[in-house]
Amino acid sequence: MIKTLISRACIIGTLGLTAIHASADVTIENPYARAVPPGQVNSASFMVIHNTDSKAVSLLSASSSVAETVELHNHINEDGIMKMRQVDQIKLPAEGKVSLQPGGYHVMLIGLKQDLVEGTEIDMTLTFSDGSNQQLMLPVQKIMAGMTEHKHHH
Ligand SMILES: [Cu+2]
Repeated sequence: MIKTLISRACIIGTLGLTAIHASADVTIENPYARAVPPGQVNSASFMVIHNTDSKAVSLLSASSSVAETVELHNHINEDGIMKMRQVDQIKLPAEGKVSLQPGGYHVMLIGLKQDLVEGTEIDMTLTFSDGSNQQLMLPVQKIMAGMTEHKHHH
């Protein structure tokens, strides 16, 4: 009797896991968006993306209701000057993680439709190369001065 109950529980557990595997095995840790003074038109958001799958996957795009345009960016050091560049994708190695952080990869929010006020949250949808999407909410946080410099070079 007890054995039967355990095996049934296992079957249900396995089915549950199978359903989760239908989408990318990607989890988002510590997402946040940078608070900006009223009137500022651009901001950026950051997070740690974990890929627990045995296959590599890429973050291809992002969108949010608070910005006209959302782009994936990286910072590169060019002749000692940190410059921001749009990237086609952010590769997530198999069973690895990528940190989006000030001075590196970030999700750029361009043409803000509302002020990003500390303590509020914004929505975001991430789209991955396997066709899966992930929706998340990002708390808006102040980021230390000195790490906020964010210049566009085209
Ligand atoms: Cu940027």
